[in-house]
Amino acid sequence: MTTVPAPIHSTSDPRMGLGERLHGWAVSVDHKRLGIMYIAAGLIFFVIAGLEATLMRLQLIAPLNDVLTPQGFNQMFTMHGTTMVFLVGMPVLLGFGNYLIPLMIGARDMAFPRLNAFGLWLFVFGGILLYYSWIGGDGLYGLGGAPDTGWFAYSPLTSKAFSVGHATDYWILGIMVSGFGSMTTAINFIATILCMRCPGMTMMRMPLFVWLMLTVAILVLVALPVLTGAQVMLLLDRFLGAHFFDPQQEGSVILWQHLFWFFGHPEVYILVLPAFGFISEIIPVFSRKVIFGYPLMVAATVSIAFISLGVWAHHMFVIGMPPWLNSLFAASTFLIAVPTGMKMFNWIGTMWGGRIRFDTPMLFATGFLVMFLFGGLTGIMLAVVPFDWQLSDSYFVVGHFHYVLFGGTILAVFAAIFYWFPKAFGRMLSEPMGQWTFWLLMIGLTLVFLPMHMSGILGMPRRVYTYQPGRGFEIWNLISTIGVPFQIAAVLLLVINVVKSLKSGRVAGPDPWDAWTLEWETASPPPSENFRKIPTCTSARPLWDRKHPEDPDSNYE
Ligand code: HEM
Ligand SMILES: [Cu+2]
Repeated sequence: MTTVPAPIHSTSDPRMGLGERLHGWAVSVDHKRLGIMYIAAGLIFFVIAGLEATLMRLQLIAPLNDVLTPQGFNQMFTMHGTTMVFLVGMPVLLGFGNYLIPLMIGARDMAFPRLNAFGLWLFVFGGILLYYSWIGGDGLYGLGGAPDTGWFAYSPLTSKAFSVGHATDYWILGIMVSGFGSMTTAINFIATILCMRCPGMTMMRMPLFVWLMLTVAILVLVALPVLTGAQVMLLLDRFLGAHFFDPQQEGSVILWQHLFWFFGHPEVYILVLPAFGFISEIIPVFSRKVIFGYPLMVAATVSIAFISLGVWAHHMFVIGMPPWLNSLFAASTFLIAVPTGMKMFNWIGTMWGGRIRFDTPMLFATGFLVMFLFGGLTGIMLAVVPFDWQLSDSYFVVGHFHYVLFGGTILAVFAAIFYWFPKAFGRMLSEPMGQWTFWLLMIGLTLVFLPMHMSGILGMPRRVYTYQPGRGFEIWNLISTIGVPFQIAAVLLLVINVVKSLKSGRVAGPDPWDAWTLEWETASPPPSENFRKIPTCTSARPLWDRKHPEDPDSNYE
């Protein structure tokens, strides 16, 4: 008698009503479903934050424009930045970690599945709380208002005197709640990776993505509680008459900056290390070569994380620190470029002499290399203290971090979507549409963010709602705004691609890319227990060994 395989997603049974299916998702503790929900929620917030950015670009298309009020503009950049960091970057990357880690290490689920579901819903409620500020921000005073103090919420702007109403309280609480979610997820990642690897998978055989997520989880646990602590202090200031950040009562506004950036700089690495992970999985498979220098990649990852804890005050060169402190933080910042450069070198070394296939995931990975290199270089320029004195808080900085965050993290996320979508949904995304998405996005990114370096050098400060004509800013701002429709078109095309492929995409099979890590061994989509039989691991490329017993991976170590 043949056994009928268990249904893959029992709640996707067509006979089920919509309510029943939604209920199935809402109560799920399956890491794959939680991962997909994390990513989906993050992408919805991506669209919202993108709309906020579009409004800002429309306002800045010409001098003395009045699409937004000054106050509205402040709310837009605050909500845009906060959303992109906490409600897009974090959940999408943690979502990929959730989906992939157990599959990659040959486990049936995360170590703590219920905690995992708890983390997801904390994040969702935190996000809703932040956005509820549009309605509840000013309570009975008016029509409500979002926070307007910037994503780093510098004091004394956040004190009661300057932030009347409750918008700032929604910012504090929304981020705090979703932050607790991220911390639980980090604990889960660490426990899963340390305790649940399949037989044979030693630490040095783990896929690099898993190494990077382990490092990210540790960074989350070290950095995020500092932000939470600072936010508690701010709440005490606002509600119980404490004076931590109140300079008129011997409090210190600089203290907030130190606490914020002690979290804030590691945070940017939390947002980029998973992207390094995607790239480190994709480049070898599409170059048909084993990753160049695996142990060095691990060492570079750990040292980046370590050094990133000691560079925070490069965001504070303009507050008037003593010269020796400026020098110290400049030096540590230069230092971090060394392991980062090693990674660049190893990715290129992997491509070197390979049989490269430019399918969409690889296109995005290559785009990542180019854009991230550019963003990293402007970062090093900003770490030169006198250079930063000129350009801090100018559009140059805005250009820098969009190259690393959009050109880096988001391009890598797109690469990951195209690479792992067939695994999660069993169908391929359309290649031609994917290539269009890539080129539209590259054109859009360059048009929007490259000119910002110019307007910044010419002296345009960031976070201004308008500018005077005749200072040379017009042309660069015009070009920037012209790039926006390209990005919108790219995102729309991806949405159409996903919807079409879910219905009628080519069936993928378990291993459409001829890859080597364990997630490609099981069915697409994987059954709820992931693997019918727990796999074993013989090297860093277990599937390679099974496909090529005559030429085992150990030949390449
Ligand atoms: C070689 C690596 C990097 C170096 C040397 C570097 C250096 C710097 C410096 C010195 C600043 C402060 C500029 C100022 O405010 O005056 C800055 C800002 C920033 N960087 Fe980087 N950076 C690097 C990589 C990254 C990465 C990988 C990310 C994120 C994925 C990132 C995200 C940001 C953000 C978000 C800001 C602006 C924060 C703000 O003021 O709102 N950077 N960077
Ligand atoms: Cu930094």
